[in-house]
Amino acid sequence: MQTPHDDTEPNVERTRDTRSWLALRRDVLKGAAAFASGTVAAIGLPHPAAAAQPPSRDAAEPVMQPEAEVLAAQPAAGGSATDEDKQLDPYRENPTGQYLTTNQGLRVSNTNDSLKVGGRGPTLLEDFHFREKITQFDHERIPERVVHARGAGAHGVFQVYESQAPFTRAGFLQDPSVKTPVFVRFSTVNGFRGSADTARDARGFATKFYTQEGVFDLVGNNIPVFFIQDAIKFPDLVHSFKPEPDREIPQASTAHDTFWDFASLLPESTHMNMWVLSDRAIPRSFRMMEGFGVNTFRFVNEQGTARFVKFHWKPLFGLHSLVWDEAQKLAGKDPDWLRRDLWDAIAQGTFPEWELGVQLIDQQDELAFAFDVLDATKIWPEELVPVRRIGKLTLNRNPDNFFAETEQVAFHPGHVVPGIDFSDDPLLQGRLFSYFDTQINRFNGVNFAEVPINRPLAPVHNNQQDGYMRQKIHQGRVNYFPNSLAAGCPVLAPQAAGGYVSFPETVQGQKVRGRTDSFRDYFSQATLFWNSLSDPERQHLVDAAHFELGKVESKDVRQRMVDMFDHVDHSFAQQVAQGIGIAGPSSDVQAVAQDAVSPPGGRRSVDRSPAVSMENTPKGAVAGRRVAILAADGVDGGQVQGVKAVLNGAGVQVDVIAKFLGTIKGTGGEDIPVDRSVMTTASVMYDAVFVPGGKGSVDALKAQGNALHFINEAFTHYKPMAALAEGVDLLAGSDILRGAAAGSNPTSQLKAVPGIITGQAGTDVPAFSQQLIDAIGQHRFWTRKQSEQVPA
Ligand code: HDE
Repeated sequence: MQTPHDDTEPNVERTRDTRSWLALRRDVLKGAAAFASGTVAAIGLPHPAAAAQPPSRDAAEPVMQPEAEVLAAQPAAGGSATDEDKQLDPYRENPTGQYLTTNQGLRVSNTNDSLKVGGRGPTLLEDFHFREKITQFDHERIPERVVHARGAGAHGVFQVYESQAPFTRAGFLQDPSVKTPVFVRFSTVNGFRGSADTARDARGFATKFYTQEGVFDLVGNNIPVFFIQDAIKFPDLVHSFKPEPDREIPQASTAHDTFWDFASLLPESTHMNMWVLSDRAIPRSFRMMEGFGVNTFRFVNEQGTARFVKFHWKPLFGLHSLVWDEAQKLAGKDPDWLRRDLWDAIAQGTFPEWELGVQLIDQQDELAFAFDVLDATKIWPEELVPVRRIGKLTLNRNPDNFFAETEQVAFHPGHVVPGIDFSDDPLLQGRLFSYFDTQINRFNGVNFAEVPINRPLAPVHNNQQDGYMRQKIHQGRVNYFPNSLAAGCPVLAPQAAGGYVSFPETVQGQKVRGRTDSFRDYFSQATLFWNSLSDPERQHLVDAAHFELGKVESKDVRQRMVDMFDHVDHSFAQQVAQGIGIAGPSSDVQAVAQDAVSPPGGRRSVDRSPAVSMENTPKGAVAGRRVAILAADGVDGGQVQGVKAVLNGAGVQVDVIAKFLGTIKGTGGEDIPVDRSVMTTASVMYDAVFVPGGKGSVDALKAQGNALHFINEAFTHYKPMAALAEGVDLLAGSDILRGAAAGSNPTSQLKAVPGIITGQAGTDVPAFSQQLIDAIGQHRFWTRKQSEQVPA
């Protein structure tokens, strides 16, 4: 036993020591159990039936002497801070080796029993420890975000590849050796904080850069456009997609009358609706989505030259999605799917990465394009305005505490640094008001910037003061500017000293509530998007429309949406109509878009943008993917170990799945550990499946309905599947060959199916495993025709 050390800061060296953590943790658990069971006896409470004897405070619960040696070995939950990530150190709380205390620092001797008159009560109002503990608990929640309530966050670093001085004076974009700490929060938009991750929705992608010049927030989404052009419509939009106000149904879904009623009356939302119906809205992983700043900002360089800029994040783990059936099933089987994926990837060292891209348009080209650069319902097609990749973001550390970091992080597009400025985009202008206001509501006051996760690295000095939970203690008499009594301090910073000076844009015009014709081209880019998709992507989009509109009760709303889609593409509208009980576009499709105009002629434009099709994005990354091995007693252990070793070597996580947890026997009688029982998992939680040989194992699996279901389901979700020796029989015996030409040999039929890899006994396991890795890198095999016929 050692007495706790009294230093207020935890000893970092000791707390990070994880050498024998598992063994020590077992000791701690054993000790805790013994301690808990010893408590009642130690307190010596009389049996209720016996005469009540007030327990003496001296004889109360024994004080556990924290065993510093044991407790110090517990690792910090979020992993080690990186070099760039020291700014949170002063705020980290680690109780290792410390006594339990009240918020006033009073050591607590018993936190299991309230202070009572006798062992059976009543409880005394005097019990300050009980009241403090319960009151704190009662107030644990802050209001969840009105949108983007459900999120997951991570720390990381950003580094620019080369100086961007010709375009912006932003300090963090000048020097490739500078590592800027960042915190990123991903989110869904619609659902409540406890909703499922895989809902069809846009995803938030908000990045806080802690630069030396102050905080820069890039608050973006994974879809490059937005539903509306002007912030004043945001409350209407959000009310329409949230659960309906009388019944609060449905959760985290736009598949209901009010959203599509709104959309059918708002032609400007059509382009974004196409993206939300596409596979982009059901990402496989936060690591596998693009990010977009959406709004148009300005880059301003040292000479004062400004350019319009749009920001992009390009994922280095590829751009991949789920299929809709899979997304729905995951919502039940693992509602934390995306959150878990991000956490696990970082915990296992597969750090998610993106490149920051910028599109730049010179000021003088403001009117050169067929789209209005200020209209957030438009992309700047990459084929017209190339994306320059200027730096890399790496997420390398999980948070220590969800609430303190991911929940309390407060973003605001108005957090900018010199060299980054705003455009007049009316959606952005409204956002610049809304985010500050919303933080005041969430934090019950204005001091949210003092919460550790929101604190800038750059020093903060001003005369703003007081308010709820003020942390700073201002010294002196002076809290105003100008002053002479404090020698004018804090003094103003001229631009040369890093002072922020707004771009001196010339603005002139009449005060109007309205929009120009350049904001009335509602459909040309929705058509561009449709034209740019591959056939499978188009089919998924039509299927999604059938699902979403199929849940709409009002036939008028369904008809109006078909009419709206007719402005995008006639055949698309007809395909949608067919699935939702509508005959086709009506005779007056113009009615849904009375004020629409075509884009102006003679400006720069394209008919197709291959860059928007996920099909055309780089493939091949497999690190962090998950593969299921289906097995039972009698499995070929050599194949299991061989395939596993090669996959693990490529960073792929492999789980052996069997009927029960524990171990199964290999053909040689060896014990093979089972990672997951079939009860706790499902094919939707894996990117690919492998069935090893071994007659005993395959015979057992053939008799297990859930093993066959696993195979059928992975197949129908277009996933890579591999089998060796007798394992091939399991695939052949499932439903995946339904519809294949009768009579021919099942093994050769399987070989003809895209994404299925088979091998006989004696196959070269490393080469076979490499084929599987290549298939995982392709993600899904959309051309697999039989999928529709498989019952899963
Ligand atoms: Fe937001 N948005 N938004 N938004 N938004 C919020 O701020 C708002 C818009 C985005 O992980 C809120 O702190 C208005 C576009 C993200 O904490 C709120 C308008 C884009 C996040 C708000 C928009 C976004 C938010 C709610 C229309 C993509 C989550 C809680 C003018 C570029 C940030 C909060 C996080 C959050 C207002 C439109 C992205 C209410 C008024 C366009 C990623 O202030």
